[in-house]
Amino acid sequence: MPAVLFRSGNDNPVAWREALTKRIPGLDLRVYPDIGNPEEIDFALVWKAPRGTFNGMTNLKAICSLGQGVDHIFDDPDLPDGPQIVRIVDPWMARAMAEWVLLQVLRFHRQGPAYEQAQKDRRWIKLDAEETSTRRIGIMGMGALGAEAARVISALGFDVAGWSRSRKDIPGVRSFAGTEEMDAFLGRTDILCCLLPLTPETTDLIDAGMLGKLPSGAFVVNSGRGAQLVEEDLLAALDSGHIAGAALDVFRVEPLPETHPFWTHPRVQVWPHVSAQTNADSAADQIAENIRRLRAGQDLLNTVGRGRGY
Ligand code: NDP
Ligand code: OXD
Repeated sequence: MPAVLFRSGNDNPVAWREALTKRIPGLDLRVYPDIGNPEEIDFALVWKAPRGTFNGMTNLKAICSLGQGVDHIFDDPDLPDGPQIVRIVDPWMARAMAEWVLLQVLRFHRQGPAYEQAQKDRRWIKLDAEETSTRRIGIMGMGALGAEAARVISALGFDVAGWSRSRKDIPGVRSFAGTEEMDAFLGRTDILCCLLPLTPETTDLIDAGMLGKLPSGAFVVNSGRGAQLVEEDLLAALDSGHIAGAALDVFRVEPLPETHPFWTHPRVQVWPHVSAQTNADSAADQIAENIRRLRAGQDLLNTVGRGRGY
C-alpha cells in the first residue's frame, strides 16, 4: 500500500490529516519524521523540506507544494529527477491575496502612512484626496494570484496594468508583456505590486535600476518572494525619497531578523508572510484528487514545468 509524506514546518499536520482522510478514507499519511519505509512513499506534500528529504524514496512519483509557490522545491540540489512537481492553485488563496494587495493599495492611495504618523504625533491634519481613476496600479505577475488582484482592484476604479511573460486579456486591465515592455509598465506605475514566482529571471529583479524607472513618489508592495527585491536598493530609494513607502510580506530571510532595518523604518510596513496562507479545508480537494489520479495513472492537476520553474 503506497503512502503519502507530509513535511512542513509551517502547516498543521493534524488539520491536513483530517482534511485528507475525510476525502480518502484509510489514506496512509506519514508525518515527518515518522515516515517508516521511504520506499513506500509515492506522493510527497511539502513546504520548505530540507535538502535530502526525498533520499531513499525510490518510488516517489509526485511532489506537491503546500503552497502556490514551488521555489522551495526547486531550491533542493538533491531534488530527484523523476517525480512530477505539482502545486496548490486555490481560489480561496487568490481571494485572500487580492484582499491583502487591495489593503496595501488603499492604504497608500488614502495616505494611510501619513495619517498613522500624524496620530502618533497627535497632529490633526487634512491631506488632499487623490482620484482613484488616475492612480496607476502595476501588478507584476498575472497568474492565479495577480490576475485576481488586478480584477478586484480594477473593479474599484483604479487604473490597473499587469506585467507578465505572455500577454493577458483581462477586461479593464492593460497588459504589458516581456522585458521589452517592462520600462513602459514601470513608467506608468504609482503603486507597484509584485506577485511573481521566484525563478532565476525574477531573482533580484526589483533593484535600483527598476526602482529608478518608477515615477518619483511611487510605492512598492511585495508579496511574491523576498529574493526578488534587493533590500539595500529599496532602503536607499526610500531614504532618497524616490520611493515613498513599502509594504512587504516576504523577505530574503524569514523570519525577518530582529536587527533588520525594515522593522523600524518609518516608511516600511512589515507583514510576516501571511498575505495568502494555505488553507487545508479549501485546498484538500485538489490534493486528494491528485493522489487519486496518481494512483489511477491519470494526468495530475496543477503541474509545474521543471524548465520554466513556476
Ligand atoms: P502563477 O504561476 O499562476 O503566475 C505567475 C505569473 O508570473 C504569470 O503571470 C507569469 O507569466 C509571471 N511571470 C513568471 N516569470 C516571469 C518573468 N520572468 N517575467 C514576467 N512575468 C513572469 O503563480 P501564482 O499567481 O499562483 O503565484 C505567484 C507567486 O506568489 C508564488 O510563486 C509565490 O512566490 C507567491 N505567493 C506568495 C504568498 C504569500 O503569502 N506571500 C502566497 C502564495 C503565493 P505568464 O502568465 O506569462 O506565464
Ligand atoms: C505560497 C506561500 O507560495 O504561502 O503559497 O508563499
